[in-house]
Amino acid sequence: MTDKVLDKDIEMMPREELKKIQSERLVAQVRRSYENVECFRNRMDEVGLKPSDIHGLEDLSKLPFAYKKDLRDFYPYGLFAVPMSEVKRVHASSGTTGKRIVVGYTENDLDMWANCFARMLTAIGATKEDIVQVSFGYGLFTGGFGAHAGAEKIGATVIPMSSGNTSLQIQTMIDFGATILCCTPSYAMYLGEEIERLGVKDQLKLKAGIFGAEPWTEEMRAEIEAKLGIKAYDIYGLSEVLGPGVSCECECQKGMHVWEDNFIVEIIDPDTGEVLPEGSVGELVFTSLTKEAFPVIRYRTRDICQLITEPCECGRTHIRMKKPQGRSDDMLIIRGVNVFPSQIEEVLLKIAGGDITPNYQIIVGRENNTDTFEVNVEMSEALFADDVKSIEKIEKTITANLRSALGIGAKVRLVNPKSIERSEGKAKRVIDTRKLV
Ligand code: DLL
Repeated sequence: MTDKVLDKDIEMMPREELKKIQSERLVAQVRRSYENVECFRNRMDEVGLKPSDIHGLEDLSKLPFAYKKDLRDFYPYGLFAVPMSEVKRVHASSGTTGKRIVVGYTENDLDMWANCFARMLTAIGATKEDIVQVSFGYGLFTGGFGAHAGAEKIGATVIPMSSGNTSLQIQTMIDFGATILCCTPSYAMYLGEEIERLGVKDQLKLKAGIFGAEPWTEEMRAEIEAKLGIKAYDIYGLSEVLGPGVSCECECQKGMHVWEDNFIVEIIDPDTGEVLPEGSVGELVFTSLTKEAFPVIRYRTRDICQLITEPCECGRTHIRMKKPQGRSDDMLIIRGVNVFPSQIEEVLLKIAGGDITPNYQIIVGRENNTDTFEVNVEMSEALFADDVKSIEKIEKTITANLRSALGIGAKVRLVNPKSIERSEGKAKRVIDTRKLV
């Protein structure tokens, strides 16, 4: 497997050496941020810390956290650590309260980013012979440009499709001979459905897909792999820390390697902020070690996750993270019970027999001071053509399975095929009208 490593000296570096590099870079990054970013300087001053108090990784937990709110408060460029003349690109993503968050990259940042994505492409066996169809959105979203630069870095041919126009996507994939597809898992699923409907799977040359930007389950991975006839790999990232490529699966597909020469990852208790012991489930916190334009120190992602510290069979030494289980802030609390949309998805995908499709929507509301909880699921064309009794039977099965998985009852409704709005980017799975009241 060792030929499938882009930066062998770094990706397979002994952990002690890696930690030494992290320590040195942390000290330098804290100093640079203190000198150039007012918000960080004020926070350090508030707790009586100076850059000279930070000697290495052992001092990490003394540093104050950074939050998504900071990006809004210092909108648009207030957290940049270099003059705008050094910023080569900005990206932005939607904030939870309307105002976008803006991030910036220097020339070196763009190169490091491309490299992170290129490491993944190499790890899954991609070479310059590959033709990479980038169907993540291009624009302020980091997906399109991130994948594009990574593919160019390894010398592959890029098809910069962006998202949308599904029939043209499929035609292009076939005509241009795409071998690797990059998009959100929900869009991959939709493309797979359309490919099935058109009966053109055997015309595809695809062998792998790189999917991320939203949570997806192992069951969904299996469906995508079957529909497209590929191996499906997971990639994680967030605009505030980099974009796609903060962590990536290797060909072992047992967790995503966090590129620790560029990032420090911690798992903390989301309520107390306390760093949790190895192997605990908690909130991911990232520190960027090499980013110049927009460095983040102890950034609270709100993603709930678990790290894997055992060595990976691929030989890479960089720590792995499991699939994020959800977000501490989009976790639904329904009638006092914590519910992650991914749990519901898992139940639905386990309904065998092709009676339902993986398209669903969770609708949470409130009536007479009690939470209402509905799950609309699209049935397959075959079930749609069947009698009412069969439909009711499946509804009952899903209701029972959801109750046993979540501990609360949901009103399950099987809706007509293709009636739930399709997404070309991240799927809108949850409608929570309680927040609007
Ligand atoms: O979604 C960056 C990205 C683009 C990652 C393309 C992968 C592929 P944001 O729009 O800022 O950035 O959203 C970041 O999306 O905090 C997670 O909650 C979620 N997320 C991203 N990747 C995954 C993944 C991009 N593989 C937020 N699994 C993050 C689960 C993911 N959730």
